Amino acid sequence: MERILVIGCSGQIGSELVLELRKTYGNGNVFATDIKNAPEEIRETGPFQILDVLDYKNLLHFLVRHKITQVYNLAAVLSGNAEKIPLQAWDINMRALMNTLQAAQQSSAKKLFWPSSIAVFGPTTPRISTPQLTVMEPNTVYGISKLAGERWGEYFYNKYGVDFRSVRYPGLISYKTEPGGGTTDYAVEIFFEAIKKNCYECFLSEDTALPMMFMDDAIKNTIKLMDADPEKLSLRSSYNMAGISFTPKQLAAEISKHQPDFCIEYKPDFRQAIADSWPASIDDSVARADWGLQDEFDLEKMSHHMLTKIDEKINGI
Ligand code: AKB
Repeated sequence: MERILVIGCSGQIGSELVLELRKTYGNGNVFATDIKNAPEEIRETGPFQILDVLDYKNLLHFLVRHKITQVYNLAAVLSGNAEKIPLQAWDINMRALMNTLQAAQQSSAKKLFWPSSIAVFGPTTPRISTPQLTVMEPNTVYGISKLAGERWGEYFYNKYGVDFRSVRYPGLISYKTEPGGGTTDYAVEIFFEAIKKNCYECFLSEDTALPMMFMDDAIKNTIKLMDADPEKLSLRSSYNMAGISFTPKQLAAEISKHQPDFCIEYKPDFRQAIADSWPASIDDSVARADWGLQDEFDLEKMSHHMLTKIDEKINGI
């Protein structure tokens, strides 16, 4: 029987992942933790506890006491925020990972999911259809920490048998919990502002293409990777995950199909340089071949879904 710990359950991914895992593994077997309080739905459907992943002794104690077999460690400072507090962000991102890797090695929680990101690529990487194996010279604190993390994950797999699994998430688009401090956040904010004000001021320029994925697809694929036969996994660093690539201008045009008067203004800030260093599109054929990565939401379907759900949430319709 699997007993699963999700670290960072109150964030954009965690708040949806916990509920999905509970459907499959049973409410009582999915332990949600964070350094801050969790959304009501998480607290009410199963175990929730405040836990600081930077506190190694407590983490190890938790894994042993609850006989945890799998860990999803989602704690991270995202790209935009990390540029404001570089050393602190490096410390948090790396210590959070190293603690879970070591705790996995020293307990029965041998299976570990840790999210990497398209941020592992940099300005010298081929920008279109970025291959799985290519030049990787990230120039952001977040990207450097993600690339180092992938290397450490693979190292712990080879050296200590920790069953490390990871994907390089593109920007994730969701309506339940908003992201915080990322470069791809515009693609979530735009929907909330469209519903609230029918207008949006975008912090990236109109032609900045980036890979994105709707949260339902991201969650489904994350769990699929964790359930995959280990024999089928040719990579123990992190798998490319492409999703859909579009620019702010293309996204605004899609929103305008539903809200013809929708207006958008472009005022690029410091996050423009981060976006310019990332791929515009990704090749995820290795993940498709190894463990069956599949996605369902294209730009049209995702936009329709986001507008409908956010309208319901804000206006109660
Ligand atoms: C960010 O923008 O920092 C994240 C990411 C792509 O990893 N959404």
